Amino acid sequence: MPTYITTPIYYVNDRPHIGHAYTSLAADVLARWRRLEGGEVFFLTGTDEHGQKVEKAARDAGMDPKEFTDRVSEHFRVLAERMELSNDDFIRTTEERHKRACQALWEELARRGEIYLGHYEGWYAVRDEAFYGPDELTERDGAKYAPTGAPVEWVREPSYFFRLSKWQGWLLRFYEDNPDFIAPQSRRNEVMSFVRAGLQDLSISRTSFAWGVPVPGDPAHVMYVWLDALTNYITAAGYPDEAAERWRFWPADVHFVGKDIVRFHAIYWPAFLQAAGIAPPRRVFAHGWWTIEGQKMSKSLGNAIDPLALIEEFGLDPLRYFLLREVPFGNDGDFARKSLVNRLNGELADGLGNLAQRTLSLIQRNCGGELPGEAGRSEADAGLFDSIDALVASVGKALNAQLFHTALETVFHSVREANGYITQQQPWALKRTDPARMAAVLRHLHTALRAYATVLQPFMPGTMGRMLDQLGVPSEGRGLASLETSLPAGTALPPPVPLFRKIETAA
Ligand code: ME8
Repeated sequence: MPTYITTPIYYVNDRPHIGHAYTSLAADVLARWRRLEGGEVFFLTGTDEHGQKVEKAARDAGMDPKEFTDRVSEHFRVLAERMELSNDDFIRTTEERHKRACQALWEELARRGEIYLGHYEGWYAVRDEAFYGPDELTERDGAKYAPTGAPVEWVREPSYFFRLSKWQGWLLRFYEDNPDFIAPQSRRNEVMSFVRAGLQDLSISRTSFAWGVPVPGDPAHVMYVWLDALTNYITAAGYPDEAAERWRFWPADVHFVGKDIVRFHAIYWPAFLQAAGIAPPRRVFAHGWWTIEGQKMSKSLGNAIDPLALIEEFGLDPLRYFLLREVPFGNDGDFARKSLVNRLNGELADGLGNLAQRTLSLIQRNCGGELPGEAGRSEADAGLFDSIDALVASVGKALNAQLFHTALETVFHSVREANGYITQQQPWALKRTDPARMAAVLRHLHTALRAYATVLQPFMPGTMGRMLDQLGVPSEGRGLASLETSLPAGTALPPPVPLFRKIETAA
């Protein structure tokens, strides 16, 4: 079955930071895993370029919005490249195909009587591009703020409305019937109680600025930026052309988002789609929030972390590993350099890297660089194989539930097991006393390393590719199914090169 995985499309009001890199990385790992399983995948990321917030950022930069969005969107495209994201497309909401899709969706909603013209009067936060009810606001020094801390302004203008209130009952049934639609569970409860409290019709057009998709037949209005933005997910699948080659990927399997935008994805989006007669997505996973060394990341504190600088300093794969290993996916987490260094040195360099280096150096030195043949398993090998034999199934189970940290814990638990095994079996000492057993132990370790490198490819594609090279695994046979075929005895292995560079720390 084809799989469709998305990231949010990011606002181009500012440069990308570690929070954006995080969501995209999670999506990339799942996309890569599904491909390793042999599945067909469509993985989408991109940029959200309309709305008042972007228009204001362009004005502040003294630039025309088109020129400004071209420039900032490019930073996100470069980030995707440097993160080695395997996205199949990069959508920009200023593209013609997207305007066409938005207008087609609008027309379909209008045709079905889901849109009416009225007046909007209420509180709007430009920073969140969201409307808030008076009961949600707090007041400080005479100014009013949304629960997110964003300042709100009173807006009164003619507006088109979407009949969201009408979909309340349907949404609640939809959540009940699809208990996996919103994850994690805590977010699901939050969304459900919000919907139960009652939904009002949603203002879906603005007249006070022009940077957006014009409403069909009434170009004094531009579409509300969230209607525009959410539509990107079907634009890229070819909408409104349901005969398009990519339409078979819809509905999306997982929309990865941060917890800040779960409402838009879990309430508005399925309601828009259902109202237009389009199948809603299968799942929305809302992950938690990163703080930096204990502080909120913010423009004013100037502490936003540039992922490119971290890649430069630590290397891409240690960063990819750290982000998904450090914090249970769904929870909030704190980014501390010290923890990154500890995990890189301890788990990657000393744990996995050292195991590979010791095993492969012994094969080089004691077996003439040739892979020993498969050997029978003795009782002493049982502990090692317990975790190896179950590895693909247990990592797959965790990843299909987006539990990235659990998947990594499973693999690194087994790596610790294998390090214990090598210490206990002492293959270096067996050379003189029992060379056949030495060969068997090294072969078993090779089997373990090959399994680790194979299942870790989605997390650390470059480094695990090099590890599989060193293990003599042909580049065309690295999918999960390849683990069922054993490598021939005598396969020539190149001299090993350390996989990870340790970071020196002041004692
Ligand atoms: O909301 N920790 O775009 P955006 C974790 N354009 N994740 C973070 C983060 C942090 N501190 N900061 C940002 C938008 N993110 C809309 C989306 S989708 C149809 C439209 C991540 O540029 C997280 O995924 O504000 C969050 O949801 C997203 O960036 C917000 O990106």
